[in-house]
Amino acid sequence: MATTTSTKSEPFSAESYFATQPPPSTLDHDIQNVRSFISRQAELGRNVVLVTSGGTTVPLELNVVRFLDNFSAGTRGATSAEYFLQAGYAVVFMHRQFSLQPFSRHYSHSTNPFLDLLEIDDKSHNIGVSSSQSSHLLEVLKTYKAVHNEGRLHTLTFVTINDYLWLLRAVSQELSVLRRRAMYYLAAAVGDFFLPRQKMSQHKIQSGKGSLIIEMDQVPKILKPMVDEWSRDGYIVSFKLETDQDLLIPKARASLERYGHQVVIGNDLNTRKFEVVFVSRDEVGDRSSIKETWLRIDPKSTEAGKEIEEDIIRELVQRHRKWIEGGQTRN
Ligand code: PAZ
Repeated sequence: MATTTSTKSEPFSAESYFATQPPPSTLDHDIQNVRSFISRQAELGRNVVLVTSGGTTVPLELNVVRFLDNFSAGTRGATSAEYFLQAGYAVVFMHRQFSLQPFSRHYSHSTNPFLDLLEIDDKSHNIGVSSSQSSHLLEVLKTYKAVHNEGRLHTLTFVTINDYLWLLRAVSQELSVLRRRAMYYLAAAVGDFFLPRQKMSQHKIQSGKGSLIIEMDQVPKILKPMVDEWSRDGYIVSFKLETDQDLLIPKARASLERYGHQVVIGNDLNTRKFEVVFVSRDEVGDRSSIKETWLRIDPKSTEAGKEIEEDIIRELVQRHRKWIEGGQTRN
């Protein structure tokens, strides 16, 4: 039987995680670029949102042959980023390498392959866009070019859970200079368990000795330091994914109570494209309770191009505006 060596240890806190797990080699370079992007946006008086998107991997070996992954394609994040851009925000789009990205998502190789948009003129051998596709492509292309000319989109990539955690902390700290004008929209599907570097096998885990047992550690709960230390008065929106509908609201409420941020958006794996629930604090006078607000769209409307992210972002932009005007600080 092949096992990875395991010694029972204390669960990782965010502090012990960052003290023991090494940063990705590109972190300093990535963060320099983020810093200059944010300072340009600050000069221009723009609100900035950090959108995280896609799934994280958990490598099982240092020379990685195998890793655990999850289902997320990055649709929520990429789509939301477009609606934030439409609302005038500058966006730091932190996504899993090769997952969907704003604008190019419309021409994903699996659902709408780019080559299928093109036609060849038999006489001239010139390439053109088929007439049925050109008006949509023109619209997407115009917005894409405008956003890039205005310098409002900055993209960063991660692959592993370790890349994600290091980047999230560093980007959040940079963004905190904008205080209430910053929003954090955490839509990435982040693994709950990982294998610390110290417990990883150097080389490919060998087969031939029967089953494989791996004991993983819990990923530290980073929302706590994110709220208390990394993001100052920024507006934090986290997501909670469940597959058991009965757990969705209790888990989302528990997360809001535990971390004290602004909104938890709950979604069920199978209905996430048609309904989500906003769980947030309802302040009336000195009384504060937790309320739930469902956002739903007709599943049939998605065939005509309706996206629930349009409604999610409209709602969040309004709430963020109130947050900025109200000048609230966290408890
Ligand atoms: O990337 P996608 O569109 O396929 O899925 C989006 C999602 C379900 C990952 C996101 O809405 C979400 O709930 N993210 C947080 C997941 C979690 O860590 O609980």
